[in-house]
Amino acid sequence: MRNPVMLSAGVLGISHRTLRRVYEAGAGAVVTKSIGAEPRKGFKNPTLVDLGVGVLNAMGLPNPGVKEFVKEVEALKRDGVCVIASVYGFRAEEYAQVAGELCDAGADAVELNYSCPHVSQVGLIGQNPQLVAEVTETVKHSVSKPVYVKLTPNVTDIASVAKAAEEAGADAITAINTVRAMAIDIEFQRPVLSAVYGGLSGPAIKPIALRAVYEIYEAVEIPVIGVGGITSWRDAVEFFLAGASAIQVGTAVYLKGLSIFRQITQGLKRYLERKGCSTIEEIVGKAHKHSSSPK
Ligand code: RRO
Repeated sequence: MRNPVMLSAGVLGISHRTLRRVYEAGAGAVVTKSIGAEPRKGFKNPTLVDLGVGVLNAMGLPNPGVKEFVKEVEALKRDGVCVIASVYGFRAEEYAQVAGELCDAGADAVELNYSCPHVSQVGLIGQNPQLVAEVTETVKHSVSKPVYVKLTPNVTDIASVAKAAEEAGADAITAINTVRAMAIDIEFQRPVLSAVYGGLSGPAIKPIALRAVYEIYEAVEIPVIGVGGITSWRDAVEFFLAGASAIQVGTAVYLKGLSIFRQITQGLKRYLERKGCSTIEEIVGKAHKHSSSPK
């Protein structure tokens, strides 16, 4: 990667044209929308609500299916884009099949989505360390590209789930997916989202994501990719200090536009210069050395 600031899964991630625009805007890599074995329409509207403090979504995994999506990955690779394919499934073999096809199409890595908070079969995998290990191991046996595991914050002990993924062979942990949440319309007196529950992203979840990255960094040796509510270079610095080796930006693209990637990379560069550092690695996990919190 040319820099450690990626586009997160789920935002502008369904066509090679939008993903290429994000890369041209300065992202170090782009993560696709989660792709499954078969096409999927997703949930009925309303599927998205801007709550001011964050954005609530229940898209329901809409995607064209792997057979169609391999063309998008091939086009991205022809244009020299660093692309990470987000993958979901309902069984371990399905994850392995989709991951394999996207790697064959040229994806540089895969990110296994175990963490959609409102498609229960997918979200439940991330809540069960044994299932996380089983799916991760199956995918690792069938692809030779790096395998990232994206975790849900909707668990009691995210570090133990990360540990299970590491032991099963994961190459990196991405934390976190959205936080299970809801909104109610007081005039219609019913939930706003057609799916009732959704996933909260954006500034409201940043402290939760940061805490998750901090805990995971203490539990595993593999790299952690921080994601959740990052909207400025200052937020990004916090994640590196908590232990992230790279970060992802999603909702901030909706809030601030594509210029967010250069704002963050340039802000990071100036911060490193001010602190007398020549590489980002020099600040990864640095907040831990000053921690007096009980382990
Ligand atoms: O498509 C979605 O509704 C969705 C997914 Br797959 C996910 O992983 N996280 C999220 O907030 N929404």
